[in-house]
Amino acid sequence: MTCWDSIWTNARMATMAEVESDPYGVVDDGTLVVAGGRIAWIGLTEKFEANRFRDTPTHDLKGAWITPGLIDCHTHIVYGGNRAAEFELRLNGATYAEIAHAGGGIISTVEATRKASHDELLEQALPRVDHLAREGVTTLEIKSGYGLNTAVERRMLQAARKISEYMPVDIVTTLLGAHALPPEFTDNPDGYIDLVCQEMIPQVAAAGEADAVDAFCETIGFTRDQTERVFQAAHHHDLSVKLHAEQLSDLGGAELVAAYGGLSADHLEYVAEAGVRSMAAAGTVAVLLPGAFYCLRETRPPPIDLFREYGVGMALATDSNPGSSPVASLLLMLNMACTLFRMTPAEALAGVTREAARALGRQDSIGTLETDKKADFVVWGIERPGELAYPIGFNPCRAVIRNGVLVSGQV
Ligand code: DI6
Ligand code: FE
Repeated sequence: MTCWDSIWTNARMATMAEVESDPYGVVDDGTLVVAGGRIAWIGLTEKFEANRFRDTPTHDLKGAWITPGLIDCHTHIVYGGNRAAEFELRLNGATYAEIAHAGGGIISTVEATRKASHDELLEQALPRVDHLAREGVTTLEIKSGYGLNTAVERRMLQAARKISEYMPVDIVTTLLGAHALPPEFTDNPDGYIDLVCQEMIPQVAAAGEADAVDAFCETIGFTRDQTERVFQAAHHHDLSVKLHAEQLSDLGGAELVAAYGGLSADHLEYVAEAGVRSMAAAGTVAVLLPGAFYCLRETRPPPIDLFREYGVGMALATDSNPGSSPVASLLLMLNMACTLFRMTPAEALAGVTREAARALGRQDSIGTLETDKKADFVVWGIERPGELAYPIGFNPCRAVIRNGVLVSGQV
């Protein structure tokens, strides 16, 4: 006889399943049955055959809205130190270049990260992750990229993976060795790319420490050719790829990552139509990062209309990092995506559920409330799902259920 774990009934469900008629995939008055941490049955309460599930513990959600657990699919949330002093210096007139010359900027985070032990990196990341988790995030992608040598990149990935032992979140890790040029390689960027391809990627792949490989393809990062070498090494080691592309200029990164069947191209403020077309053909998701757009006071939003026209999926993430996006609220990103990029509230919610799952290649197990997916869901104190994108600084998260088990709040 099948064993059911629990029943969750009397819920208003924004399943986010892809259906023509309704962007939220709403099941008004729904019931959901959990078995083995997965959704064994979901549908209208009136179609629910209570007899089949007799003696299963039942939770009455009393008409509250639920959504899939939120997914933050692009963060740099593990790092040492912080850049608050630099923020203040800039507002007192110092330029980015002056700060960089004085040892500030991204390289100051690299120095602080190199000095931090595995446990220190973990301890510093946990409160940040806690903020995300309190807003209903149940899956979180974390990139390396502040070690810029093999030992510290691996330490970052190990600390990132460890977070799931302390917090009720699933962690997906990404090796971002090609994030910036470390000071040891100032005059030899190709030599650094050799290190990434010949040492970092093979070691990380052999140890199973990363789920994917990313790079920063930009005038202040790495060229298209250097990025392509990183992708070749990643594929050689059976790792999928994604890319920081077209954030500040158009280097053709979106086309490149699409040509390598990439999971996502991220930022994309400067992507041209050809890049969008190749992303559509490859099924590469556009990951939009309004926190970085806001903090850098960018003025050119990503081409939302082109993504819509070509049917490119749009995900949303915090880009949580100490420089360009010191953000620990995914709900705030929903609001900013609507206010700054003119996405609809339904697109924004899909961006942190269904589309974020696709950006991580996890669409078979998370991102929507459908049979056989993980029973990760959030109970909200809202009156309609679009409301999640509306307020700023309010947290309507009432409870989080992960693998069918209540991990925070009350129902
Ligand atoms: N793009 C960004 O906006 C961040 N990294 C990247 O590739 C910046 C990271 C930092 O300033 O620490
Ligand atoms: Fe980033």
